[in-house]
Amino acid sequence: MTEKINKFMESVIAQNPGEKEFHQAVKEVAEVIIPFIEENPKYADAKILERMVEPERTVMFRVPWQDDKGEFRINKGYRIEFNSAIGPYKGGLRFHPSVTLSILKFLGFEQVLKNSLTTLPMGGGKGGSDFNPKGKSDNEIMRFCQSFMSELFRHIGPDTDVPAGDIGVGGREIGYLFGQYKRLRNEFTGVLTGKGREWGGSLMRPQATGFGNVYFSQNMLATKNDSFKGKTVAVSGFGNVAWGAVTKATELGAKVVTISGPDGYVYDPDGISGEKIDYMLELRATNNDVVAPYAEEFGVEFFPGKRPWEQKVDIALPCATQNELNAENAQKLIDNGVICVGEGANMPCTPEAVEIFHKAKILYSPGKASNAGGVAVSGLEMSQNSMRYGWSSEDVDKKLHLIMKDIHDACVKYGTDENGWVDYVKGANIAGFVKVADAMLAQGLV
Ligand code: NDP
Ligand code: 2IT
Repeated sequence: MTEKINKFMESVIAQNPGEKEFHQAVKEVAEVIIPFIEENPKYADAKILERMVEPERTVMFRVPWQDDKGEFRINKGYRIEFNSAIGPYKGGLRFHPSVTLSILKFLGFEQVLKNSLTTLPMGGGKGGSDFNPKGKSDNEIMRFCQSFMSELFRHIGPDTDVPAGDIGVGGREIGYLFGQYKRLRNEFTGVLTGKGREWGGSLMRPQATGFGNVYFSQNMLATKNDSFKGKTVAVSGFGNVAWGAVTKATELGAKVVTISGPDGYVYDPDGISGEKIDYMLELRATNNDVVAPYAEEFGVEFFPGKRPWEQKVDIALPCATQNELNAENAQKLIDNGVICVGEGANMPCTPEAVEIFHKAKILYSPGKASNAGGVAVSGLEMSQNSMRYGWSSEDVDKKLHLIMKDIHDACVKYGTDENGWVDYVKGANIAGFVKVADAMLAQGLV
């Protein structure tokens, strides 16, 4: 089996040279899916996995814009339309200087399986730019978004491809992108999700990823008759996903003691709650990418250049970015008695870290399962747009709860071993794969 996986990976690497993050994401899936398709040869015969690792379409374009000084700037723009077997391409846009084709291909590939898990009819895609929002004025952000959409608009549409936010793209950016799309097409449609409530957005979309991550962890903990109540939690990041996770974990009676940024992490022994959670939003809105001001504001300790995983906690929720939790961090968490790790970010744990969690048999969920609440509520936003109607927060939250439970159940169904331990990586990958693969088989040579 190892030989088959190695051979498959050699070919993926040869065809996508240098794309490290993409190779990493594919390998994690191949390790689970190749043994599975051995037992289900219809997928192997039709080369479904080989087809799935090749995006249906990749668009790369120039994004010229002018800064406030009148200087001309040029960035790269991308949209990867990865797989449309079960619905229109769907996935976020990331604006961050670290964005490359490899990063977006890893995210797009993950998105295909994630969207399949949500139970909603959405294919997978991802896009973005190497544009750095840090320190940019509001006007610069607007001009950049308008230029980005001036090319992207011809490739997307409410029944074709529906982008949303990701790192560096929140409500403000979706507004500017939507405005430009509307001008160019003379159409008011649900072409983007994460819109403002007054112009077609869904209630609960801002909270959805972080809340969904906590709901998923709640489901994992429930398998051990446990809950968030009274637990100490480490969260990384201080963006949209981290904010949602801190809010919900606190509401459920846990104490969140860390948040982090690229500059380091803060340790708040009293827990991040109330006005401190609101302050997270202020901090993010400054566009300065630093978390240190939280420590000054509330008189707590700041650990420059460090990650929060060295603290003793019961639950860890990595919500910042890929590969932010390595083997050393994982070992430290285990030594300190962590019982549950729920990924809010996409691929935040390195493969070596995951191996350590698996060996220790703790509750560990991959992002494609536990952060699917964000895109799930995006799917609900698409439904509301199609109906020209808006559900209440309670309605959306109830649906989100159900979806996260369904995803958990699917992971348990496909990931439980003979001793009753649940491998959520295996469960999520097989459950996500089967739906897409069957659709591809049904649709012929696609
Ligand atoms: P935000 O832009 O709101 O916040 C991202 C956070 O991560 C910031 O604190 C950011 O600081 C930090 N970060 C990003 N890249 C790096 C890096 N290379 N090194 C250190 N810190 C970094 O993004 P989101 O909260 O939306 O996204 C966070 C994660 O959740 C991402 O992995 C994203 O793909 C994932 N996700 C998001 C969903 C959503 O609905 N928004 C849905 C599902 C998953 P900085 O600005 O400096 O990068
Ligand atoms: O990674 C993700 O799932 C997202 N950034 C959300 C995508 C979406 O379409 O809402």
